[in-house]
Amino acid sequence: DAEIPEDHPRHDSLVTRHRIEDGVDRGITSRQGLIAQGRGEAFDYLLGERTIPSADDAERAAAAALLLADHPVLSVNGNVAALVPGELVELADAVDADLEVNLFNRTEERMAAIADYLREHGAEEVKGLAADARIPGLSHERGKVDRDGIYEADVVLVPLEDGDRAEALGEMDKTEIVIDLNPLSRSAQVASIPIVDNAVRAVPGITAHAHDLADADAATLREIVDEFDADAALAAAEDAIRGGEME
Ligand code: PTJ
Repeated sequence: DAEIPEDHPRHDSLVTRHRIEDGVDRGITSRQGLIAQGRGEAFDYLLGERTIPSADDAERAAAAALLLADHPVLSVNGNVAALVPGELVELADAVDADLEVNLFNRTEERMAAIADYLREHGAEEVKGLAADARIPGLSHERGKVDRDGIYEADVVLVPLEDGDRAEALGEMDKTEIVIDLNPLSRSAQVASIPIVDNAVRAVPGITAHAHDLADADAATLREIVDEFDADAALAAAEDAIRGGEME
């Protein structure tokens, strides 16, 4: 990160890129993850590389849902592990959630590398390696989860998910929080709480709201979740991308 001057106009974007490249070198991020990153960058550019107000509302609703949950799980893939490992551990601590490695392109090597990397960043327990349950409706490898993790979770945060899996998880009656810069992607469309923001800003954003809401009672948290309107949030994000006036 140190090689990129702070005053470079694309500083944040270049740092993010470097982390993904480094993730590939470490065996954490898949090569497809590079393509996903490029797609995300294009949407982020169109959003002005900022957290739009509707995304901030979504981050607050996500924090409230995670705090209300009996068993919240943060799903970790090769992209977010490379981008925000320490921030994921902080969020898990703030809302008392489990961290579970769950990969689209699952290999045992990458599972282990990501679990190690999260532990290096302070995680005590990392789930996903037991893989003793399956998400119904998905092929063998992609459906592997831990029974006492994602399988039994009531609220799951899935950053940068692919549409099929987001849909299959949604069908398991979980509250699904999705972080995806593309408001038209199937994962954003099927989420209970879609967050159209860069994972680099969204994960610490949810944590900040969780700290702010730490003393709120259940009724207040429930109201924040109930008042959140997923369709309106997606429409506002699409409008911001198209250069509209809503944001
Ligand atoms: O590590 P694995 O094996 O689980 O694989 C993870 C990827 C991301 C490669 C896999 O899930 C995949 O192929 O995803 P897609 O279908 O390319 O979708 C990625 C979505 O995430 C796209 O809609 C991108 O716009 C979006 N995206 C990419 N980078 C970010 C992002 N959204 C938020 N923050 C980002 N940094």
